[in-house]
Amino acid sequence: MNPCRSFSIPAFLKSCRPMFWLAAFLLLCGSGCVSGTRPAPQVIFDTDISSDVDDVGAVAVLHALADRNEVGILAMAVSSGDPWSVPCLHALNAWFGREDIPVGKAREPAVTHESLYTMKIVEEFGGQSTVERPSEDAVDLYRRILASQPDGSVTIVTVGYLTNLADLLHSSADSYSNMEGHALVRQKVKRLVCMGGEFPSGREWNLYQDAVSTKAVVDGWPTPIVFCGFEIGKDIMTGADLRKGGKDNPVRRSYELYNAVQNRQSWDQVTVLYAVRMAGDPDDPTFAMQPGKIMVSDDGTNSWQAGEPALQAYLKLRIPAGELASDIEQLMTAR
Ligand SMILES: [Ca+2]
Repeated sequence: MNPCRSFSIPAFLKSCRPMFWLAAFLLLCGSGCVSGTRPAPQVIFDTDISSDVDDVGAVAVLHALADRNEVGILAMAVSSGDPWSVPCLHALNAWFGREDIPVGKAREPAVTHESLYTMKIVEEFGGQSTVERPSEDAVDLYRRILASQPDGSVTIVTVGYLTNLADLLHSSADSYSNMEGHALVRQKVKRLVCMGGEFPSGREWNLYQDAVSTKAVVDGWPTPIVFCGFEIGKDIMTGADLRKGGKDNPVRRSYELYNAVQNRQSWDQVTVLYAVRMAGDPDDPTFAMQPGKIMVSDDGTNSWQAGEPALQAYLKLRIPAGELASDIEQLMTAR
């Protein structure tokens, strides 16, 4: 039915609600974007690098975007309890020429799965210094970095479990900041971009592996959150082009160990790409946003309540998945 056919002011306002909340969401996000003058987002990247290989692809995309001065990488955090996850991330960062990026480790007990590649990448690319490098507590690292940054400036991109972010929210004042975690996040974070959930409803890995932390974050996070759901990345197939590159590439080697360098879904890469290139752009032709609020049950199942409050939104892809796959594959194979 055409809502404009029988026009009345209340009906008109009702029909405009999605547009109103979308506008409110963009205002809250702060567009930070005037065509051609978009400042590079300053990012903390939080990953469960271990059980799937798209995290490695996302690391490659993030470094490629940093090489193009499109993003600043402030820090990384690991939500996986795999003891090889942190050194694997150090090895990857070193290979991309950014060995000084601080990497934080999740507090125990953390969600742990066996990995097909993390230990091998450390053995083949990390060296002893990577293995022996002391690891910083992820919450301490978040607090240290956030306290040092301008207000409302930090983008957090999470492509794993929400363990560290829940611990950050619950953290106490310390030598870095006299603010508790919730207040520190509210003051320093611009937006959280989260690979998690399936929309409008579903049950997705990142959210149900640590559902207690998920609920704490989605119900208590004080800044805008944009969800890049399972349905976005599942049709974006990338990775096979790594075969064309050298064998001394740990990204290629990770895919080799994981799936013999076949294409794989790109849930984490597309989340990074959105956070760096599209987030906050009201004219973004690639994604539409559905404002509302995620609802998460105790078993990690999620659903969506459209409309107010306009602090959260999930993404809808506006273009064919193949177009994004091409962009992501180029970034993943840039070295
Ligand atoms: Ca992941």
